[in-house]
Amino acid sequence: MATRDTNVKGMRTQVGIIGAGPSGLILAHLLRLTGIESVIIEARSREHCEQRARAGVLEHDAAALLERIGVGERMRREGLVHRGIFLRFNGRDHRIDFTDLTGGRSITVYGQHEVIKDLIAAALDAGQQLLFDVEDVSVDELESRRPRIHFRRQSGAVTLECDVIAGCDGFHGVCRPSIPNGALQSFDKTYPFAWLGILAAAPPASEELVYTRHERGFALMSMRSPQITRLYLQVPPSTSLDEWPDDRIWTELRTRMATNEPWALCEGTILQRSVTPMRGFVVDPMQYGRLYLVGDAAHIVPPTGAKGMNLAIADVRVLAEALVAFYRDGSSELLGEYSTTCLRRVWRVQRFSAYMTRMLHRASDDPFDDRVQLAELEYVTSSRAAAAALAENYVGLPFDAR
Ligand code: FAS
Ligand code: PHB
Repeated sequence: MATRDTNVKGMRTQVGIIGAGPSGLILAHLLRLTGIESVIIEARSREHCEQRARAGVLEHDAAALLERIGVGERMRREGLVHRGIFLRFNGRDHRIDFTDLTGGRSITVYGQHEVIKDLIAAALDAGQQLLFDVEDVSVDELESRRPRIHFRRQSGAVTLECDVIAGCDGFHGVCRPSIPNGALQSFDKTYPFAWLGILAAAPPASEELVYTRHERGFALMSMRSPQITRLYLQVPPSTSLDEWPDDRIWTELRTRMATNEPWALCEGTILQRSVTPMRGFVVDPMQYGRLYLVGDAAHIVPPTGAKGMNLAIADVRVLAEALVAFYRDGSSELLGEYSTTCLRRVWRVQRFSAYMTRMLHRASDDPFDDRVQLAELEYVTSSRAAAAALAENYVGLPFDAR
């Protein structure tokens, strides 16, 4: 393909995908199944992508999708199917029974980095063009019928000409900022706290997730396997990991998660630790010309509802279906509706994530707020209707919910 600069290697594909996170890898997989060619370019190494501990919960339909498209075998073998969660407050546990309240739907606890490993293995087995460690990525010609991705590899500069570009490059990627000012409206809410997350070599002290509301702040016990516990603490937004040596982390977790019943947190070596800011963010529309923003490139949810990765998967389904119609039927109608279709679910998930965050975190010293928060928890753990509303959102609204 002719390029402006004879030193630049020219490539051509149907769908250029920037980012090898859940969004990019699942999109490429769905396109491969329908014979649509794509190239994935990723800034980090394969090892980094496969080791990055992030989300841990797959919604009912998200787990079913991974299984349906042929990357769910290890998830089904090693993942943990959970049929409920515990809400812990005033030293007592209250179980939300998903299966009873949603007619049998559940979640699967399976680390995002495990999903990434399975997707990368499937991509490479299928001969997917998946380029790691690329640099200096930029996009242009977004309003033309031949949008382009420019990047650099060890072999030199490359220009990839596409029909469509999928911006799967996360919140800090290059795609959203490449859209001209004024073309997008952004909605942004920053919470006055963050999550300190750890991965510990310790058996989970409960069989299901425990979300804890405590006067000192929120705590969450999740897991990755019968040997690995994932734990989170609400901390001030400017927290540095240096302020939190191991013994302070464990002491705070024990304090916040203490119950009136016999229960003790299992402690162990901390394998990974990070601080994640809490925010809600959405751009509207999620597309510009032939560029489509997917997952965290378009929205961020506070992780209290365990929705980030699941929402990315929901976007991917919509875009993949629209691209199949574009290539099979020559129809751009679904592509034109991509953003509207995705944003219906995005805002419902923002609502639920904000609800879970408001109900469980300490956001003020106002005793009135405290009492309202406790009333919310007492209501959702005593009213079947309220518990069913939480359950249907937590396990995931059906992908085609209107
Ligand atoms: P991702 O951010 O996963 O992937 C984007 C990819 O694009 C990355 O691999 C990145 O390296 C690459 N990229 C970026 N810029 C690029 C460029 N210029 N060129 C090429 N590649 C580029 N969600 C939950 O549900 N529960 C959680 O507990 C949770 N914890 C999280 C902790 C952290 C620290 C973060 C950042 C997010 C967390 N999330 C959590 C949300 C997370 O799971 C996201 O929702 C999910 O990764 C979204 O997937 P993607 O849209 O693929 O974006
Ligand atoms: C996790 O296991 O990492 C996890 C679980 C539930 C959440 C957030 C993160 O709400």
